Amino acid sequence: MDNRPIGFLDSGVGGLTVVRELMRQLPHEQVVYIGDSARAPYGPRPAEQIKTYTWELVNFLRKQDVKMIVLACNTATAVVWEDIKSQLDIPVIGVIMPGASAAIKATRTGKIGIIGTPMTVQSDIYREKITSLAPQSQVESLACPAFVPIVESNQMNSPLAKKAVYETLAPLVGQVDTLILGCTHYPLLRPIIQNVMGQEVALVDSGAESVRDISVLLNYFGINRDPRQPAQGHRFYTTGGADSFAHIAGNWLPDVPFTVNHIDLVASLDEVTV
Ligand code: I24
Ligand code: DGL
Repeated sequence: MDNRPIGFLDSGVGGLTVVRELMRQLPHEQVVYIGDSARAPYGPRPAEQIKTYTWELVNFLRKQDVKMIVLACNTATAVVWEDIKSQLDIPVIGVIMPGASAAIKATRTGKIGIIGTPMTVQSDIYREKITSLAPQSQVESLACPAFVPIVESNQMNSPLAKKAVYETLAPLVGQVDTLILGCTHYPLLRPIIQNVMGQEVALVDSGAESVRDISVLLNYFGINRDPRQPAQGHRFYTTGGADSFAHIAGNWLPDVPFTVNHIDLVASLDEVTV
């Protein structure tokens, strides 16, 4: 047993789609989350910047004494997961391997699509991981830069969203039997994406798949939280405004106790010895 919290990081609020899954699949675990809303989105940024920012988030979480770190952001995972994993002595989970292996399980034709931010697609990491496990697969990847702004402006159910999804995904329709939602925000567009791709196409939510892997690792290392311990509130930190973060989290997460605090990352890191 290990009653310490699990640390989550994301470029902003999108990682809450992974946290919601955690609360559903592993409700006795405690969450400490850091979202870099002040510098979001990461998707259009250069790799070096994403690397620096993500390491700052990792170092913040280490200071919170977490038992495991989850990179709840596809873009950050694409750029620095291997690096972080190799340098920490606690388990570090990214959202890409779990999505890649779920897609390999789901596909019947071997034709797999992957959609994500410009950086995730440019990194080509999903293709690399998929073909390393299943070399005969054909991977079609597509950047969807319009999707994050649509969700963040609360227009995921609008005619504009339908039009953008229809137009953006056109090159993939009929080409794949499985599509990986390789971005935290895309589960919010899932019904539209399913409609455009066709009901027979399997959609893989990489965040939800990652929580299955978290569960396996907690069991393997024997570090589940003792369910008889009194529940601790979840703690959320944001480099942006605490009120707007709390508003989205309150709407999105199940009705569980949590706190939200603004954090100045650079100031807080002065105290860390890495
Ligand atoms: N969804 C996301 N980001 C936002 C948003 C949203 N505004 C409305 N909705 N804003 O991401 C990003 C910029 N903010 C962040 C907070 O600090 C200030 C700046 C997707 C979130 C996925 C959990 C739509 C919305 C909502 C509630 C729940 C879910 C949701 F308002 F998509
Ligand atoms: N969280 C990011 C991802 O999953 C999407 C938002 C961003 O670009 O920062 O790729």
